[in-house]
Amino acid sequence: MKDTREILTPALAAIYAREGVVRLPGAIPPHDVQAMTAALRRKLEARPDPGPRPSKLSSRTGAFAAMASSVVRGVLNDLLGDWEEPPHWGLPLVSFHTGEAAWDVPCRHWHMDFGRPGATRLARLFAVLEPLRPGGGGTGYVAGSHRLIQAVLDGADGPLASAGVRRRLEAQSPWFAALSAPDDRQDRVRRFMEDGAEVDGVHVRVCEMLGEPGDVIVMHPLMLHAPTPNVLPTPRMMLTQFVYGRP
Ligand SMILES: O=C(O)CCC(=O)C(=O)O
Repeated sequence: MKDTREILTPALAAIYAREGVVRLPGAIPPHDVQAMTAALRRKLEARPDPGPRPSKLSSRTGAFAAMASSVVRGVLNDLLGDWEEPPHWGLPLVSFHTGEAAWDVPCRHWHMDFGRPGATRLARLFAVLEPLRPGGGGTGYVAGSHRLIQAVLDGADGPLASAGVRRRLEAQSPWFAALSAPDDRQDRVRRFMEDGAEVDGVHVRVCEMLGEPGDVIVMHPLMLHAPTPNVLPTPRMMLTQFVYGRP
């Protein structure tokens, strides 16, 4: 049965509406986090050479079903009302040291995930399994970008894919153009994370997902986001999940 407590309080809902990302501290009980972390470590140890960004880690064994804690179910009730139970919970997102000498705001792979075609109501969740510190590979996102992207989609003649939306943002704003420019390497932390920009009345800035084991981060499905380097000796250990609202 679904938990009907209100998790997304008015204060948290306001952060989600404005920034497009909100963190729910301690949303998964510690013993479940420990069990899922141990299961993920076993999966990684079973690989001879996992590489810096191990791919094809699956949720199909059910090892991460405890991601669906009562708080997670509650926030989905608040966001989506009636929603589809995912067949498997918790796709692992792991990165070891990715090789860069210093952390910087990435210029590649900024994108949106619209989920399956035609889906209009969905939620994107990230569960933190191990401490997620600055420079540690937490997913990067452009806070506020979901509002600009909604406006682009509302004004478009027809459906747009992620790259098409990004190109429109880049045409609209030099700040977005510079964010994805491969030869733009100067002072990126200050320009993109500290200063940010004002675009059509929306303050945008790049952030890293950070948090403690057991935190769950809810990201708006229209959020512009990208993988970031991990320059710490500790692996980035997260789980992610799309959840679809019933039409
Ligand atoms: O943090 C990462 O590895 C990238 C996550 C991402 O882009 C995604 O899951 O869509």
